[in-house]
Amino acid sequence: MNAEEVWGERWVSATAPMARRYMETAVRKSSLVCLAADRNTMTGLFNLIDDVADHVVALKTHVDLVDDWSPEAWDEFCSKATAADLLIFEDRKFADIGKISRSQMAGQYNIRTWADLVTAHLISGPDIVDGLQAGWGDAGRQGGVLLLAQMSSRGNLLQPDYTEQVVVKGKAHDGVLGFIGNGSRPAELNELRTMVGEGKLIWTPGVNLAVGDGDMGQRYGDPTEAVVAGSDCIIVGSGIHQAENPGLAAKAYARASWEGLMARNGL
Ligand code: 5BU
Repeated sequence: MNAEEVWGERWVSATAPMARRYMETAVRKSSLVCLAADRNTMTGLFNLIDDVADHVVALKTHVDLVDDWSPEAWDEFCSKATAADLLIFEDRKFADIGKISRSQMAGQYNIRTWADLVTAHLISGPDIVDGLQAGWGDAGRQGGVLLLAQMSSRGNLLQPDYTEQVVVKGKAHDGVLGFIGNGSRPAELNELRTMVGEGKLIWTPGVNLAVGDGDMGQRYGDPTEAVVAGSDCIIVGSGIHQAENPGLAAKAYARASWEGLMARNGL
């Protein structure tokens, strides 16, 4: 099946080049999994690519938690990820005014030169998206912003009226690839999908095959249920990178997410 047959209305409506690149890669790998690559050594990160690349569509990074980070090692890591057909997603959660966000895309980590996707809060207003897009433009590259419409963590302050405003403003912006939704609560995801419609993607952290509470306020929901409820990409961290066999775990999450997409689209 090609991407349009698999994704249906989402493929037709979500026309941003980065959205389509994601959807096509997902079809190639039969997976809707983004691995939260939360390991704090470069060796640990390189090993993850070797273990999971066949079953994962994107790698989500926190560049500032790597103990032995260096520009050279990071370049090599990104080249290896790209060669393995992985999108690179820096979960930076930008939140400042537009011009500072633009500058923060540069700096020591130079996120604009290697990230295909970044996260942002819309707390400072919609100019943040223009700032981030200008950052990619400064490097002669294109990228997509995922706005935090919901979070997975207990007690977060992203209330329904805030979520709605993020969605209204985000839907109107071409630089927005989609939204972060709460993967741990299918009912919340259903509501988010209704607000978002078909034109933008929803990516969801807070997903684990072991449903329940995680460390320090994290909450987990079932991967298949998240996709059925409207998620286009499940973001999985410890469920894969802390598994005894990360490759097998990635395969299991890929299958669970793919079954969700097939069920959602009646395939
Ligand atoms: P976990 O090990 O599957 O719990 O990792 C979850 C990852 O998703 C981790 O990198 C968080 O930074 C990220 N995350 C999240 O857990 N919840 C959120 O609402 C957002 C990001 Br936004």
